[in-house]
Amino acid sequence: MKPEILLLEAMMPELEAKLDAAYIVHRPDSAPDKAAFIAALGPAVRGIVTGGGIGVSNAIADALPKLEIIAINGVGTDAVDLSRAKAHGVRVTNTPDVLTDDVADLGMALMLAASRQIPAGDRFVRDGRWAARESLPLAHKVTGKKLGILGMGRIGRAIGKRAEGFGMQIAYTDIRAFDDLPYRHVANLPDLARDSDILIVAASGGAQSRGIVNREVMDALGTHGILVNVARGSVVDEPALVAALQAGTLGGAGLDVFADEPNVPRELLAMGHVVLQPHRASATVETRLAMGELVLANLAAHFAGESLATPVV
Ligand code: 8YV
Repeated sequence: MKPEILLLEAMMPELEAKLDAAYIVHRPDSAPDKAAFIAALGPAVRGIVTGGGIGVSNAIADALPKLEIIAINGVGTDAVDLSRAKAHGVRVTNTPDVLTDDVADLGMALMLAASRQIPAGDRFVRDGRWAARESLPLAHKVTGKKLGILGMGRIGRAIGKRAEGFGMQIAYTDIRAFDDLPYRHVANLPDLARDSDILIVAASGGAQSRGIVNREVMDALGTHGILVNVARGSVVDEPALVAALQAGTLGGAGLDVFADEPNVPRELLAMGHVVLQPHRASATVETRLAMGELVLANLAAHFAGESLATPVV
């Protein structure tokens, strides 16, 4: 008998085909009443596959008394209650490393897009304003600027490597300094922001980082400062961000993640100095395939009683 699993977020068709070959896959997205659909499955379900952003609510976990494993198709574990999983003997896996380069690449892309105002330039050409000999305000240089990185895990480090190529002056904050890094450690986030032209958020989400990019940090980054977030919306105080961008006390932003996805504050949609992405940092064919293969490997190992490829719990 194939194990039964619940697929909470769609994967690439070739990966879903592999899931279907090995498991009985239940897809609540196609059900009119998701909660009722999951409740009806009850003890049949032994595994969940989900995304890093959506995770698994405790209501869903509570409805599945025979749940054995949650395989996250992402690196972030903040949307899964790890203590609950531990207490219930539920294994949790994620997909580290394989998405590091893509997330760092998008961080750089958002920094460049916001600083060089690439979306505004694109609109300017498309709207015929270039042809009409209108002028577009000058943008801001990136090479040589001061970059602050919040969170020096795998992704923060990959951003640092790329920023070296842009001749940037790199500093970071994390809970501790890392001796193996050539960058300046700044213990305090507002101090880092004060001394940065661009601040890239690469810290994990969760209780420890909730709202730490607050008004004080944005004020410190200042009127010409740019905030880039490729981590989690929860790390940034979003109402404070909207207010700072509206008031012009913060220069601009490049955002891939938001507090209540897929809902983006209406005010941001109207702002020309903000570049928006729909939580897409790992969304390349190559990386989503590698992530999916890791999800499949973790599930296969679990159901074969072998050790997991990338366990979290
Ligand atoms: C993905 C993510 O978009 O890795 C994460 O934690 O949030 C992203 O890579 C997501 O997991 C896919 O849904």
